[in-house]
Amino acid sequence: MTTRPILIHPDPRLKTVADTVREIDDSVRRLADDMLQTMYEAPGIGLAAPQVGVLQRMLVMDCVKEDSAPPRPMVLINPEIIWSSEETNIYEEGCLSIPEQYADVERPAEVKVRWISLDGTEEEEHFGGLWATCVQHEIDHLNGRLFIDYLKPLRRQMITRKMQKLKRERTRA
Ligand code: GNR
Ligand code: NI
Repeated sequence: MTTRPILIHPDPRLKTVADTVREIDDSVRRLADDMLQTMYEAPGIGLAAPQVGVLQRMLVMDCVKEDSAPPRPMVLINPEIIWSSEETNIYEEGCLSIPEQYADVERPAEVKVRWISLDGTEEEEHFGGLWATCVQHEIDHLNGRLFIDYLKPLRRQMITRKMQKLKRERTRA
């Protein structure tokens, strides 16, 4: 298992609609392992394949908050939201591709999601709370959408400029 570098916004790959995973082969299994390790090491509660430069519809997440509770690493391939609640929630979101920037985002409070697991079986689960927010944030990544796309243009532009500066500084260092 290895970690992979996380792309920082702005990057055209973070704005691209990712492709459906056609076959679960060794490269997909290796990617899942690497994404989980990259997410835990960051640390983050979710990670989508485009964030590591792979334009495939796959995400990992683990939103277990209590340190005492066992971890719950999840791998979702070709996930689809099949139901969203009318009720919404506001969470302060962050993104590993937009480091140290946080903003309130309103989303459906609960969602039902269908996906293919690593062993190729179809699964379905109802998510609420932080899990619901996270899975929607990750599926947005698969559709080339970032949480800052929900913000007012001026705020979004300010964050984008900060990230451009951060990237310039990183490439000089
Ligand atoms: O680690 C993460 N935390 C987070 C907090 C609130 C809402 C969404 C997230 S996802 C984020 C990791 C990430 O960027 N996933 O794409
Ligand atoms: Ni993100």
